[in-house]
Amino acid sequence: LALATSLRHALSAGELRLVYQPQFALDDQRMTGAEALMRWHSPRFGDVSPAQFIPLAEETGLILPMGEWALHESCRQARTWSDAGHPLKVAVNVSAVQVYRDDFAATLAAALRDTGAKPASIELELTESTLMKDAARFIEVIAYVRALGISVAIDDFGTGYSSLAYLKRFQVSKLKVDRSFVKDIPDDEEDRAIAEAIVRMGQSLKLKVIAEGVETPAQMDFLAGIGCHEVQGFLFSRPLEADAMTRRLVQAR
Ligand code: G
Ligand code: G
Ligand code: MN
Ligand code: NA
Repeated sequence: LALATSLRHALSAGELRLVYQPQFALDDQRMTGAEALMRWHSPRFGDVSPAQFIPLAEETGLILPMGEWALHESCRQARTWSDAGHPLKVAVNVSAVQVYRDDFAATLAAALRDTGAKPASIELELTESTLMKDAARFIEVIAYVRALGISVAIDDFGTGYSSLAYLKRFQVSKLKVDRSFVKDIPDDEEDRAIAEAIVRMGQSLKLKVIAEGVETPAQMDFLAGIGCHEVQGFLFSRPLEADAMTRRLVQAR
């Protein structure tokens, strides 16, 4: 309860920020984008994990202003990097609570308009469980998002039960293999099989596949071997503060 009270003021008090975790292509190691991840430093509770405050924000409805802020801030940052001569696609996590609101489309359009971010520089990460809440409505929302020129990735992929038929109808661009399947690669035979099945599914449907939570060279080698396109994880980079990401982009030129 006390945490919820503090969270209520976090946004207006400037206690929230975004960090950016790079994503890389496995074939040529180039940085293909970065996932924006919310961080909260509370004067009372210190650094609170998103695993704790995101569910709380969803329960209390605070995810709406917080999510709108994250979207706006990601767009602003994408525009800043683009203007500085190092364009980067920024992937923004969007909660089911946001996606199924009638005003979501307007919120998204406003973020682009207000910041001047190129739609192609923004990707939305929507979880498979969000997708399954109301697949028919989800298809409509995604169609609108795609019409704006924004791409969509399905986060935590493999943890739900979305059918191939649905995936074909959703205009998504990317599947994100859930970290739980990457963790025990290459030792766990079932996890290897699941990762391979997801990559093959992506290839058949002409979707990019990215693996998250890649921590070891052995995991990377296995993923490269099965044709996984992209990777994200501590092996390559932890999430970076915006200024550290800017330095990294400048160096990479
Ligand atoms: O960054 P970290 O691994 O600690 O994030 C934990 C969880 O919080 C992840 O599931 C991640 O998707 C989620 N998360 C992080 N930032 C955001 C955000 O801006 N919006 C939403 N909805 N979820 C986020
Ligand atoms: O659920 P989502 O995919 O949005 O969550 C991303 C979260 O995963 C981030 O909070 C990030 O800090 C975390 N993460 C990123 N790379 C790794 C990794 O290699 N290992 C582990 N354990 N967590 C990671
Ligand atoms: Mn994510
Ligand atoms: Na994920």
